[in-house]
Amino acid sequence: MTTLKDREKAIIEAGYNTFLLRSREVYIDLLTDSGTSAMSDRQWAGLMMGDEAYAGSRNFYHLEDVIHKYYGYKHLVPTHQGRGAEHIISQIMIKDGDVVPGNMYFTTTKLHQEMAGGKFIDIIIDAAHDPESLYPFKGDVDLNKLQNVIDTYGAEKIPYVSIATTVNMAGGQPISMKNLKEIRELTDNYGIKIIHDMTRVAENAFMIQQKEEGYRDMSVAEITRAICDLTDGATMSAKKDAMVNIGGFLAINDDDIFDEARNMVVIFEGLHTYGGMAGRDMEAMAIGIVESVDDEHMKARVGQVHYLGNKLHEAGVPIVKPAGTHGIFLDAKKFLPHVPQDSFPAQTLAAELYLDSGVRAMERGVVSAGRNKETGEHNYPALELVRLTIPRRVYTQAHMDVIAESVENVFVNRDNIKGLKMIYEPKYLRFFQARFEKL
Ligand code: P71
Repeated sequence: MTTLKDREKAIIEAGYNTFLLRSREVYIDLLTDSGTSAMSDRQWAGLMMGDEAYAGSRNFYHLEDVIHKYYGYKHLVPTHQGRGAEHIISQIMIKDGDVVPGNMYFTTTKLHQEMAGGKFIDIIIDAAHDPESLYPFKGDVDLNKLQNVIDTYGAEKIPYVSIATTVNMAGGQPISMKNLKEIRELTDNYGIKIIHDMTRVAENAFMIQQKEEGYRDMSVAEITRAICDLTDGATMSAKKDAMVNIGGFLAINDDDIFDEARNMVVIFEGLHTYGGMAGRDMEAMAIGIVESVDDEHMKARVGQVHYLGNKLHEAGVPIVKPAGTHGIFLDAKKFLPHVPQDSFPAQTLAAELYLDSGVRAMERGVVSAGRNKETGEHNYPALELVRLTIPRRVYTQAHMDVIAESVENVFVNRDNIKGLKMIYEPKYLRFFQARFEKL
């Protein structure tokens, strides 16, 4: 624990950016659920079974078997984490002048698509941009928007449709099976592929089981597999669902794309049977994947997130509704209506929450959205959010109570909070290293 005086010093040194705090300055760390979950006894035992042969590690073949069984994809290319896979698939599939439609952008995914010469086009339903909409599948694609992109640019300009399960930037919102089937039908008509960002696919499957008609009797594992079967390939950050500290992969059904990806991975990540991971990392991942699709685990994991969401909702704190799966997202526009978006309300709120209690959250608003590639202006996203992200198997209900109390405390004192000014801005993914001063 820290004192207010410690925290005031720390946040100034961090330039009001929670990414720049040291973890020892943090009491409850809700920056991310990425690589921060607790590994199980079995995963730790798996670490001891690491086969650190340079080539052909037995852990790679175990991982490959698990991915075939639970996700169904034909080929596996291991990478050090999700963005390594995004880099490879973007470079192989996207050409200059292409467009990539997707269910809302993710920071690293979009940047890799742009760096490969593509333009990302958001085709998510309008409800996803509205924190108050109670529609249960705010990760759904608006099929008219997709049709429109196909009509405007032509199918040959669309290397693939980028589909995330769940949609992080919308608040961890799931996509429905019905919608995914419709996207498959439409893309099949034009021979367009679907590349699946499956970073939180098991959480999405759980929401389908709970909320979509006809899936109550299917297991999370079965629904997960059914989702993957509707797509042509996937990028995975195993640091989320699969509960490892580091790791990821690209999975693909097409033989030719696999051939290219396997060739490229040796340039950027490592040999095609480890891709930047140690053998032990691959073993822990293989075990984590199996644990991630366990129904009871998912019930506890998402249940804890919803416990926090209900508390904040009952206290009248503006949050994205309905609650998603990996965290609760505060609606900073409603929380701090007197702070204009170019004074970074979400960045401000994350700093204030840290000052109040040492809880570290993450900005997901105008800072994360970066600048327009052509005009150089800030992108002003409809959603200006602070994410309280819950690592898996780490915190207790009592921690959730402390978090809720602190958010409520900041909410009561919200009128006294002023915005920030950016004093240092990196060129790429600026939210990681940008620095601010109090206005
Ligand atoms: C999260 C992260 C980690 C992160 C990434 C960028 C900015 C801030 C924090 C990573 C994801 C993700 C989705 C849907 C791909 C990645 C990249 N999320 N897709 O939420 O959520 O994976 O971090 O393993 O490279 O805190 P990677």
